[in-house]
Amino acid sequence: MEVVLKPKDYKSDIEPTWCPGCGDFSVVSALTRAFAELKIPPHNIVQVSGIGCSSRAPLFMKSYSIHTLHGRAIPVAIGVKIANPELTVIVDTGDGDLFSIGSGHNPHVARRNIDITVICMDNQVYGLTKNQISPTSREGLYGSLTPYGSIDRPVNPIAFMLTFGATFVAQTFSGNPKHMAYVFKEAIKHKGFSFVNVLSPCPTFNKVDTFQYYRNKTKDINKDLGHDPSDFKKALDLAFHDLDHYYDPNAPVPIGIFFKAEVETYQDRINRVRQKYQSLENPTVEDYQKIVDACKPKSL
Ligand SMILES: Cc1ncc(C[n+]2csc(CCOP(=O)(O)OP(=O)(O)O)c2C)c(N)n1
Ligand code: SF4
Ligand SMILES: [Mg+2]
Repeated sequence: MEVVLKPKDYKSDIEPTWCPGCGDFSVVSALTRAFAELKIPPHNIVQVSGIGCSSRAPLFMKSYSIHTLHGRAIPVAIGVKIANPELTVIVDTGDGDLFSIGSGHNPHVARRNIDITVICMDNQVYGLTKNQISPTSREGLYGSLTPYGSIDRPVNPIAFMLTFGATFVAQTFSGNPKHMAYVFKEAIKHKGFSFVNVLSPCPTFNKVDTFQYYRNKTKDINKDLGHDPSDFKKALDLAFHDLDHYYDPNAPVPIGIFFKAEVETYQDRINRVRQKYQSLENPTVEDYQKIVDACKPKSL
């Protein structure tokens, strides 16, 4: 008999310590809904997080999880996936964790197309450490260390991940649970590296990028604008130009799937190399020498 799991079966017994009204509550609800609808047993899920309010998300869900160091969830998640490719590996992270201290990992996990899903709860502020500006904070945002307002230009997470070569890039909003669960499901189903930026307001410290602000400004690029996620050039146009709300506060805020492409994953490539060299039965020293020679850089 098939056991039917419901979203509540993926919730843990630990009471969230988040402030009332925090956007991250609905991220957990949408993610547990996605797990249930995809019928992934909790013991096949590993959630890896860094440090921040957002990085506490795995504690409130029933799956295996690793609460790592600030900015270091991605390398740990890569290790888990390579050790056991059958697992569904999710990184739960924040805009500070992913785009400040942890930003050096992004180009490499994307270009290698490692089959994990990174969910960034982007509240445009450091919440846990009580209100410092983050890489995605808009210009002029006040924080505890920026009493005259931020003078930095913000990072555009979608544009970053597209240019690094991510094969699934999307944005959603924690005030739209149905859209969020749909995007999470598509991201998890995708074979390859998936990035989802979730606009997830921090009502305690960020009084500008609020639920109300996003509710009035989000535009669904797939439904409202008919964007086809296989169109990379248009995805870049949307992220960098048409809907770049990071630079143009009057622009609508895009939600939806920007880009999706089926490309050989890192695991596929590992298997290819394995097949090639494991086909040598009882290899001799000379066989190993051939492999070493094949790995030597070719002279120009
Ligand atoms: C090595 C190191 N440096 C700094 C910190 C302090 N610290 C903890 S969380 C955090 C920022 C988290 O921001 P974000 O990822 O946006 O999470 P949020 O709390 O906003 O969800 C910082 C700077 C730390 N824990 N470890
Ligand atoms: S400080 Fe902000 S991000 Fe952290 S739990 Fe409270 S509302 Fe959420
Ligand atoms: Mg944050």
